[in-house]
Amino acid sequence: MKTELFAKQIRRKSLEMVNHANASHVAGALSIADVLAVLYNSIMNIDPENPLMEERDYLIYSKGHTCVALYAALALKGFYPVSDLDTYGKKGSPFISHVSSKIPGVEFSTGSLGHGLPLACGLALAFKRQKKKNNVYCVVGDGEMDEGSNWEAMLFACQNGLDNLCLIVDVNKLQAMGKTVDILDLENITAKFEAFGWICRRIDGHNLAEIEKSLSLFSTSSGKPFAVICDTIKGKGVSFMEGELRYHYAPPTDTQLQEALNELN
Ligand SMILES: Cc1ncc(C[n+]2csc(CCOP(=O)(O)OP(=O)(O)O)c2C)c(N)n1
Repeated sequence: MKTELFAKQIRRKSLEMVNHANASHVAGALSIADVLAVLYNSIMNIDPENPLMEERDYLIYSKGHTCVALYAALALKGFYPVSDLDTYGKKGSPFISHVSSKIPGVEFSTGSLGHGLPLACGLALAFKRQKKKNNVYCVVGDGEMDEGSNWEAMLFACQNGLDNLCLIVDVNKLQAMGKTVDILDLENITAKFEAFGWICRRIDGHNLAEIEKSLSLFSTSSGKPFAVICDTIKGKGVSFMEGELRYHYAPPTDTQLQEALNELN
């Protein structure tokens, strides 16, 4: 599937799941859909037929509240049937409303913010020590960067020369209760990463070519961890959701779902 269509399908499935389950967090799923599409289509070494392949790349998806985007990406990639997504949020389903490692292709359960990057650092260090070639990718939200554990992990990654670690920050500028700039301003985030000893690129997180280009610059011989700061729009792709804080929590109604799917058609 072409990456553009893949990203669109991630958005469509995410909206459907959240509507059917009357769940939350769709807007942050829409902001990261393009990054996930590029990661799974052209960057990561993975095999849907063999999710535990030893030499695979790992994705630690730390913004676990936006699980629908990850569940959709894995289904569309062939880790399990797309129809499994219909059970999302239903009693007895493994597709619970924060990322669950019971799902094929998921490496780590997430949802308690600030845990993904420290875990990714541990994995990257272990792979280095074992002289293994696996790369570790980690996705965090900009609101999630309020967690002090991330900054400790950033120091740790630099000290240990974790050049097999690539962090992607989804800077959609909104978190649960307001604007990131008003709650804990992250700017200048690129300068902060560089001051912590990282190689850092800042890109348009909805430009598929730019995402692919920046992720392919991630080199495992640089001696430094790599960060891609993605400027994104919360709710991207659905005009009435774009930049609207209420869709951090509010699911689309049935009418809004139809409107959104039409727009994404
Ligand atoms: C440790 C922890 N504290 C609080 C929450 C509740 N929570 C869920 S999402 C969220 C906001 C996250 O903002 P951001 O990282 O910007 O996510 P996005 O905008 O991409 O959805 C909060 C505070 C949580 N899941 N974990």
